[in-house]
Amino acid sequence: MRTQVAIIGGGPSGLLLSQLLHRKGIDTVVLERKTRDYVLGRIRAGVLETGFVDLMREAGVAERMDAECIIHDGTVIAFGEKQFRIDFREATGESVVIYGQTELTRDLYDAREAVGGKIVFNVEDVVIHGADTDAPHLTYSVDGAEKRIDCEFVAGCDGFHGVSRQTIPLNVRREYEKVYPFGWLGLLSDTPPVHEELIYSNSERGFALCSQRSWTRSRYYIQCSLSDHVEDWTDQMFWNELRRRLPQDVAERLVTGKSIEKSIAPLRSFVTEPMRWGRLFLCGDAAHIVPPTGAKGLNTAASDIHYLYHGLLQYYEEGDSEGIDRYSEKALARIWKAERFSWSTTNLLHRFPDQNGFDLKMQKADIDFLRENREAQSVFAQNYVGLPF
Ligand code: RFL
Ligand code: PHB
Repeated sequence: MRTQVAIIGGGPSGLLLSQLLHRKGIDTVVLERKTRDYVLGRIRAGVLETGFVDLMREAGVAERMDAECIIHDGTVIAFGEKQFRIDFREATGESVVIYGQTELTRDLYDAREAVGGKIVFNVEDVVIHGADTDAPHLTYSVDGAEKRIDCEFVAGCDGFHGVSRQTIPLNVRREYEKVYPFGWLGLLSDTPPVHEELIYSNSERGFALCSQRSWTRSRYYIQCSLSDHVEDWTDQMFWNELRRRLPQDVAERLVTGKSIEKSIAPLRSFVTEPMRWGRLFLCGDAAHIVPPTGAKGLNTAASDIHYLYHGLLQYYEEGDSEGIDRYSEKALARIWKAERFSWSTTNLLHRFPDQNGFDLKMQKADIDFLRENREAQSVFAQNYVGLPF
């Protein structure tokens, strides 16, 4: 098989790139390790920056999102019983969009399939060959049969545990990492959200987040220990713990119900540099991870796809390689700022096992400053709605 851009990974990054390039007549093949249903079963992001929404529109896949999404103009931060709101719209003129990663991935799969886009599921043993030459190729197997794709470029969109990043030699690659001493236990339920906007809560029992997918579907998270097992958390235990971590008036309004999904995610900050090696380009979680506190994971993937898409267009339409040559530099400049915001909101809102009295006073002073200072709120809002691409 031959294609122009071989894409490893059929998550949101890979599918969005494939759909954008298809609209410009550039041929792609997507290789996905799992099945479509498995990918759609992963409950992840829920908050989109307008930059992401614009890319979905450019890809021609925003119809359902535009009809069903919820616009949020601000968010609530709680510290113990004290609550305040940061008004994104007033501070930046922009909002964020609530639309689940599951839904937008489904829209992307539907769009690719509607035009006969090539997606190969259940691939195993993907190996990238000759990424540092002008003629790379991939080998992989499906149902035990060996396959090969020749291509002009490879997009590594295969997430944190993929093979693309590992293909870049160790003497070229530098990795930066911070692992946090806790995880997030998430619960999805068909219950009305406790509040019309998100509530990020720093309580003495640890962090909690009230999020949502629609007017009837809620997503809640609580900070948990890394040694916790999801099977040990009954729904009732989850709801009881969540209530204890919310201001009283919020806890009293909480509507509970049976969970649809529960899972634990560890928290990590991670960046690999460079994001390009020869004709291989890393995008999204394959290159960087943020702790979810700032809702930046999927949104940083979107800026990578923006830079790579425009770089490839410039190459194919104008014969100019400036965009792809500067891909890593442009993508990383924005990513490090999102890393900083995600790291700082994580530090601001969680209780750390080794936190002493002084550390807690610093955290409280930071939150007080944010509550009282409009410029500080504006800085938070600019980061939350997303820095320009
Ligand atoms: P994905 O989604 O991990 O997709 C990668 C795909 O590659 C496949 N794959 C392979 N395929 C072929 N060969 C191989 N060797 C392969 N290895 C892997 C995988 O099966 C998979 O289908 O990466 P992508 O596309 O870069 O998308 C990234 C996002 O999924 C991620 O950043 C976000 O979900 C992060 N995130 C959030 N981001 C936000 O912007 N806003 C949020 O509100 C938000 N909330 C979250 C989150 C992530 C969370 N977890 C569980 C980590 C909340 C949580 C709890
Ligand atoms: C979510 O709804 O899953 C979500 C929202 C905001 C975050 C992280 C996750 O910061």
